[in-house]
Amino acid sequence: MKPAESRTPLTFRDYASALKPVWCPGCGDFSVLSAITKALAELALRPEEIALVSGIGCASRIPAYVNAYGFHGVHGRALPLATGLKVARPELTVLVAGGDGDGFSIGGNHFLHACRRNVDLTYIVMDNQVYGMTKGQASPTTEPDWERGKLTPGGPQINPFQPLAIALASGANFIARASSSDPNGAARLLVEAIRHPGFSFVQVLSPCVTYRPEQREWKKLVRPAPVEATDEPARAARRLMTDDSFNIGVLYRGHRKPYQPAMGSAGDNLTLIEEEFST
Ligand SMILES: Cc1ncc(C[n+]2csc(CCOP(=O)(O)OP(=O)(O)O)c2C)c(N)n1
Ligand code: SF4
Repeated sequence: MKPAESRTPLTFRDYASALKPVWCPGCGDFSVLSAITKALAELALRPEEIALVSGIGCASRIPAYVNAYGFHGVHGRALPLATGLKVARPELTVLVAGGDGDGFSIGGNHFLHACRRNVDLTYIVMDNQVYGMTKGQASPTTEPDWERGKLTPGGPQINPFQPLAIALASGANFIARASSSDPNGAARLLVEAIRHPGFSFVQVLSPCVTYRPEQREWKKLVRPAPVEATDEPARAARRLMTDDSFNIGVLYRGHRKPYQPAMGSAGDNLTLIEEEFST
């Protein structure tokens, strides 16, 4: 394979698949898709060098819209799948994408352990604080007082999951927040996240205009974080104490060595793999 610099450069359009997204008009996920394709173009990765893995949900449709290897898997199981792929094929750039329900509810346990394991993956969560695909149930990041008729009378009444704090406490090596209202800024953050070794977590505030139309206001609330990123977990934790969830930028860049176990003796030789499993 030619080194990246000697190949014909691709533009972000080359990373869009032939499929037209079926998201609702105005959904934040359109901008996240655009940010991902811009980041891939900036990194000059070939489509065959990239794999995008997801679970189930509106956000999880994203692999279908990107011209790269893609796997649209089972609800909440994108991270273990991507972990296996990266360990077996370390030369691939593996991105994982999905929603807050997929990643923090049914997939919450995998999120903790993916941060802890620190395999070189980039996990992009399009957070709209709701289950969009299944018509608007409260998710782990929904505010306690968000009422929605008979579905959530009185609101969930429980404290929301704090994705950045949990990523930090669990050992993620790069933690950032982006906004779908600024796709170019999100693309820059994604470039950094993908380049950073180990497990990178990027929460993207991405409104669900259908079930949470009030989230259209997010674009007025987001602003660059008032402080630079840190490599000290304690300092990052203190910053999160005063975070109102609208600070955009890199919070934490760690120095943990990525986990990349040696492959089993069988490697990719099918006969040897069969022999290993037959004993
Ligand atoms: C095992 C299983 N449980 C439940 C569902 C139903 N389901 C599909 S998507 C989804 C939630 C999606 O919400 P989120 O991940 O926040 O993504 P969004 O649609 O908001 O982008 C649920 C509960 C499922 N497909 N599989
Ligand atoms: S239901 Fe919400 S999250 Fe799903 S496509 Fe529509 S706006 Fe986007």
